[in-house]
Amino acid sequence: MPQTLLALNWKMNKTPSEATAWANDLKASLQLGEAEVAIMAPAIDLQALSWFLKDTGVQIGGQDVSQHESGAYTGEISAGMLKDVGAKYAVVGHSERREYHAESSQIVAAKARAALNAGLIPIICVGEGLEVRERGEHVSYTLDQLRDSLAGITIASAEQLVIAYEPVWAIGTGKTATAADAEELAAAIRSALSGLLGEVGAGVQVLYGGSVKGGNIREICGQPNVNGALVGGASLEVQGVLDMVNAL
Ligand code: G2H
Repeated sequence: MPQTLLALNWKMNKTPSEATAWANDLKASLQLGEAEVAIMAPAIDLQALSWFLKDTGVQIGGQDVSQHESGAYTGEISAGMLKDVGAKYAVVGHSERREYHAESSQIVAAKARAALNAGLIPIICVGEGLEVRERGEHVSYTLDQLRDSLAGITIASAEQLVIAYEPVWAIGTGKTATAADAEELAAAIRSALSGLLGEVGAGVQVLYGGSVKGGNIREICGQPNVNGALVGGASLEVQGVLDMVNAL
């Protein structure tokens, strides 16, 4: 079984000064347990986090990454830049990027490949919206998205891969999918990964994301096919993170 991963997604929150204060508070009170903790911070915060969290075991990552290696792509952050600042992970294909930045699964796959090529672990997000869920098509929709988002990823590189199932209707809404909902999709994702990538696919870490917090993380991450969580709102306060780490 892979180690449980608690991936914190700050989204567009915290200035570098706020991130520094947060990191120092966390450092003063966190006792890492079984789970790995990784902060997906705004790119501008990563240098400070890298410095203030060094030697703590807490990892850092980007919330997005360019599909291009370098060049005339104003505003973009490359995988090599993230790697150089000390990042271990990069989230790709978060539903907010898919929706607000028109990122297709083809673009998501190119970003995941760019991350892998630079030695980062991509956390590839997939998940259905409310209408799809109400039509009962959430499994097939999510698995189609998964296959398209993995285009061009080889079995050899898939060892360094994380998938996050995030039903869009449960993101930041306070509506949490039940542990059974999370397990249904995590199991379907694992079985699809095993079909696509064999034994390596079956061993890929599958996270659940969507209104996870201290009060529900244990039950969700206790499901057989759920290996951790991608957490937004509950990661902004240090106490929220401590509650989750202690609950795991
Ligand atoms: C889903 C999640 C983090 P929240 O977007 O990726 O956010 O925990 O606020 O629902």
